[in-house]
Amino acid sequence: MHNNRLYCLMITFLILLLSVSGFQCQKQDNMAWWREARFGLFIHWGLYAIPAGEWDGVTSYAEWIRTNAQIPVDEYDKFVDQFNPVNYDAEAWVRMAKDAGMKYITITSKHHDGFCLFDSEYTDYDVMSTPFKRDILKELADACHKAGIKICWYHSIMDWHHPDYLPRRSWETNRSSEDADLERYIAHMKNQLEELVTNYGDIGVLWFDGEWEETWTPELGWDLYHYLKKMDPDLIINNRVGKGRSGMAGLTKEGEYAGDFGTPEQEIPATGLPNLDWETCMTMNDHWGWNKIDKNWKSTEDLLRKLADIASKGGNFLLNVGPKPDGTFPQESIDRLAAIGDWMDVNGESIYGTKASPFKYLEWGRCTQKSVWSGTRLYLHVFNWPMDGKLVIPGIYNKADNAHLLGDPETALDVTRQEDALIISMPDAALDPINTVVVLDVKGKPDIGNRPDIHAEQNLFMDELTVEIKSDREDIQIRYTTDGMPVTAKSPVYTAPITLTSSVKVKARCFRDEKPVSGTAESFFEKVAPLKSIQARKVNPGIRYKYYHGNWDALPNFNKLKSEKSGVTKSITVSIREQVDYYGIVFEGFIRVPTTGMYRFYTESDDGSCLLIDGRHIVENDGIHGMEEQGGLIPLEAGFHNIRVEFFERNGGDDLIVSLKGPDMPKQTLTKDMLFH
Ligand code: FHN
Repeated sequence: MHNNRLYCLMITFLILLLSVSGFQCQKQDNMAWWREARFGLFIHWGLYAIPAGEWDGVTSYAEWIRTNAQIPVDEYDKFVDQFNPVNYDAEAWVRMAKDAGMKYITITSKHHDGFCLFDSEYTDYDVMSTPFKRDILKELADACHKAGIKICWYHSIMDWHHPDYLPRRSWETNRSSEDADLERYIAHMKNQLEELVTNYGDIGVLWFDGEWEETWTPELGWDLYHYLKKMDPDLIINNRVGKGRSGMAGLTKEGEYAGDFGTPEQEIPATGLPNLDWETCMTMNDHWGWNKIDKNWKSTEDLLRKLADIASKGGNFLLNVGPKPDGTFPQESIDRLAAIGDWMDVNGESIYGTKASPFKYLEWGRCTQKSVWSGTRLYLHVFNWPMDGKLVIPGIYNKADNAHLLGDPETALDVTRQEDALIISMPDAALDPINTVVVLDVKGKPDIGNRPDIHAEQNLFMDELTVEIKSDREDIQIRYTTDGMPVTAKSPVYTAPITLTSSVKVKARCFRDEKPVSGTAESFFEKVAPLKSIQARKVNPGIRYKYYHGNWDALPNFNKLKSEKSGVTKSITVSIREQVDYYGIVFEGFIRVPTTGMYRFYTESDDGSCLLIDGRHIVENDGIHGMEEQGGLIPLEAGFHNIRVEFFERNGGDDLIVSLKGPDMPKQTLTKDMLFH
């Protein structure tokens, strides 16, 4: 009897283990094609292609033309009768993408203007109401499936056309919002998303956008994410489905936010982001939608090196084309796609399915890597060909197996070691002046002389601070000093976290067989005294504000401006504004902190903001940007302290969230019981 029960328990445990691991595999599996692909085509197309960026003599517009040129909806809708892309050829589009080495296409099913490029049962504001009367997305999806590349949809949450979407544009005073029902709009959007996910075959990604307005919330984002995942568990969804995007930098903020990958826009993260899924989207010129006068095209060299840079940091590259109203790609886009394809034909292996570089920096180019049966294959993207014919790979401790040019695998290159560097003897001339890829196979996992990481929760502390020192390298000892002296083979070996009780510069270095095998890392940790609290005599709930009108591209000196109005508000909120664009607010008063300790303040704002405590600048978050968050640390004595928050909004989305994290206080928005005047 006893054995039977044990047997049953073991079987149950095994079934449970397999089901959990199966779920984890499924989550990992559905991203597998996307991580392999690394390179896709973005397409912004719609009614806005017809004006081609021009309105009332201004020629700088594109897909935002209806809002930026303040075109009344009835006027804009006249484009519906003009949309007739007679030269649209989905197969030709797909062929150009595939020939460029792209593995997926993400096209605007609906941009902010609300016009749908597909035949939707839920609206007449779609391509079937135009003279064209063909389902553009159906033709493109069929061509993608036939060509073996993934079709993906860009879908805007923000909708400037649907009567139930809120908020209205600030200038659209003639479009009543009285009967608008946002819940009804969300139901409509979900119905259209079901059409897009179920009527067009296998869909790779749903790429949301337009999530920044205050009516869209993290909760709505999670609800939409789960709604879609239930419809298709393999669907990949970006982090703009919710509110997790940290502005144009695009990566997901600290905390739990919906979305499977980060979305930097028009920028590439400064450093590698290994083990993080993210995709940089970028235009070839300065506009997403077609603009007939924009000739500021990025060179093929620039685009190819961006592709290598992004892959070397572990990301995907979504490169945009804005087709013309007749359905053709701009010739400049065609030419660049073809040239990129020529390079990818020879070097695609150094992009597809690769992982981030193990090096922090290489002065001559970039590196991507793949695991191979013998160890690691390093793809060395050489932008600057060594004049002396010697390519120096610094700080690598692996044994080299072999090396060759990816474009000339038959010719072995000589590899020698010079201290901590490998030296590859190169041919006189580069195979490709933009980026010649050298393959270097090494034994084992990358063993690179990266400095150890010295880590603590923060660099300021009041009583004591725990410092950890880490390295992911095998078979090394970390040695360190806390007196600012150089780290030598006689310095203490790091075996456990260090507790600091005074200001200290920590230095650390990796050693192997008593020899240094990395540079020296150093970090300074400062012990600070808390700012004394203010003896506020008589305080009242709420914080004072002053409200201003103006058109700025950075925080102005509000002290020199005349305010439009002033008063007291319970919390720090933009809702006291009288218009959604071209305004500024200064909040000033006291904040009461419950205990003495280290406090981290944050502002998340669109556009710029800053925060001062007792006259000290703690948070700098200035400039024109989407919702971006910045933080700053300060030691405070329990009690009242002066707080001042400055904020400005130029145009587009606007919001300001001020939050705080402190001793035994999780990160939270400032509450009204903290604010006084
Ligand atoms: O407002 C859109 C813009 O039109 C374009 O679609 C880009 C591309 O991702 N996204 C938004 C701006 O962040």
